[in-house]
Amino acid sequence: MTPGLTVFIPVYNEEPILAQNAERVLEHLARLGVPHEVILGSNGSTDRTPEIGAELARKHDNVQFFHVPERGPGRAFARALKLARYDKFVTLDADLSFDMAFVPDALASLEQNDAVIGSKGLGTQKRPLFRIIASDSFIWLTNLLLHMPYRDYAIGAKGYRTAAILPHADKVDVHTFYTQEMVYQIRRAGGRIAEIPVKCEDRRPSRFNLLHEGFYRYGKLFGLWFRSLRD
Ligand SMILES: Nc1nc2c(ncn2[C@@H]2O[C@H](COP(=O)(O)OP(=O)(O)OP(=O)(O)O)[C@@H](O)[C@H]2O)c(=O)[nH]1
Ligand SMILES: [Mg+2]
Repeated sequence: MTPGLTVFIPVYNEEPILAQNAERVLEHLARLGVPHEVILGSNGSTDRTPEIGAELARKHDNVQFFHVPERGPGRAFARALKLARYDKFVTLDADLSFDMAFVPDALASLEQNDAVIGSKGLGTQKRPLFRIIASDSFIWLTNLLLHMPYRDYAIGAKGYRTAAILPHADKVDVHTFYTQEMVYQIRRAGGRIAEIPVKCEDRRPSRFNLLHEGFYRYGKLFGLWFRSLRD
């Protein structure tokens, strides 16, 4: 694959911030001095996100945009992976709640590693306490069941070598459980995974229904645990 950086941002009803934040990301990437592109993948958006995304793609040669009707960021992740032009694939959230320093840090780490986990636990986080506690309990159980040592499985602020995860694109969870699956599969294949601190400031209400998320992710985790017992 061509050396360079694909940044993937899943977007759901991001009309108020999408254009401005996409431009901010592009400006930041231009300063890194590596070939790059941004893929914006919307599912289920019911506001003007699809129009704004399409307009950004028209305006910039290095922006790809797609919209699919059904919700689920995992669906968008899989599709973006197949569209990616470059050998390094980094994920961000549309609200840019992560410090952009993560991008060059991830890029450097991916020279040696198959995946890099941007970790709020190792860095700093300004998020509502109940969300920190909910994430931490889930991370603790994930690590106990899957024998993994990491401290962050959120979808944003993760980096991968595109070639390491492309074979899994059609098998990943269509909703929010795909980071755990990717990390688990890379480890199982003997891949190298690094974890680096990330700064996160996220006070915006989540796009997800957190109660539904809770049940969903625990269900998926037990499913992966059962499968892991046979691996
Ligand atoms: N493509 C797509 N993107 C989505 C969907 N739901 C949310 N997103 C995007 O996923 C990103 C993360 O959404 P947030 O609401 O910030 O998630 P969060 O609850 O802060 O996430 P964590 O705290 O990391 O679990 C944002 O860029 C959203 O626009 C979806 O169904 N499809
Ligand atoms: Mg968020």
